[in-house]
Amino acid sequence: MLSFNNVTTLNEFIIGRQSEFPYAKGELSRLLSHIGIAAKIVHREVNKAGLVDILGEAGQVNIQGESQKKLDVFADEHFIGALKASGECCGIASEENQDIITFEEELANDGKYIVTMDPLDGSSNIDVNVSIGTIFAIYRRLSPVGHKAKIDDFLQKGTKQVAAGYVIYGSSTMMVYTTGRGVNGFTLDPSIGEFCLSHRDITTPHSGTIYSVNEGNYFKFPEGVKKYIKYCQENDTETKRPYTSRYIGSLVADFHRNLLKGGIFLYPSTASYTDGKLRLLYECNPIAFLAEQSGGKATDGKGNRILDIKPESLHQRVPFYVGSRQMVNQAEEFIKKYDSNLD
Ligand code: P6P
Repeated sequence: MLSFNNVTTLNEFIIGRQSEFPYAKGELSRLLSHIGIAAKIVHREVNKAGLVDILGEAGQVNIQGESQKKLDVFADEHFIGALKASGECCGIASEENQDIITFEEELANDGKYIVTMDPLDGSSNIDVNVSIGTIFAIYRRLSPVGHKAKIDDFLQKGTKQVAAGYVIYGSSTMMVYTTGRGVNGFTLDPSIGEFCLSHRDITTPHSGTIYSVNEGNYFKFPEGVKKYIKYCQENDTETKRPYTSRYIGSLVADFHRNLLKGGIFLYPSTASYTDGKLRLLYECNPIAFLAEQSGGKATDGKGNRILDIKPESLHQRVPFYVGSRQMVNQAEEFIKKYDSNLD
């Protein structure tokens, strides 16, 4: 492993691991490095958001019908710019854009990869200084190199992800990613402007005592989910219940905590979101890839592995149960027992 002064930077790590990809010629490494550059730019704006006119509404509404924050638009523009500049990405599906983003430039259309991303997830937390995040996934294109990306490039199962990760803009800024050989975390050292390896080979606990769900939706949940939540709240010293309820309302922050400490995150179907709220392409698939690579599990609550779901549309939503394997299995048992009609 390359390092300097016992510090391994993101780029050193990427290059060091490149040898694990026999056919790689550095394209994926270059793409990941450019994502790191965009993350540093967004970090800079997020960290001074209270001081400059970057908070508040952008006066636009995105495809989700959600009002766009100025930082949403800023992050979207900078990640698109960085991915295009890498010359390795021929197209992007972004939470902030209705259709896929393709490029006129020949260099970009020679790119072998496409990226799905939520450039700034957790927007409702931006103006109140709560952790937010960027989520990304990288796939090999299916369409011929040298042409514009096509919609089918983006409607691949999560099992086809070449890499996936997130950036969490919190008490520190971290980038956590996988290329299918484990999960590693890098903490940004602003004094040198580098992401430095801080969490090597992250393994999530097999079980835990944290459950993360928006209990404000309780009465809209399927019966099995209600029963599981009550199970989490019952007293049982042997299984350390009641568990601890932790919910920030920012997927990256909630997942990151549970990844390190053990726990389960649930966004079930509700009366308002009959297919769940979270999007398959750029929220659930990348997080599911990370969960499985660290020893956890991710399903739709009905026994379907998130990564096996064939996407039908860019912004498709899916119920999401992710985290410690034993806890996801237990939640599914409750759903199976009380919600047989969900099949
Ligand atoms: P709710 C943020 O808007 C987000 O997409 C995820 O980051 C988060 O987990 C979820 O929505 C929160 O949704 O309905 O609980 O506010």
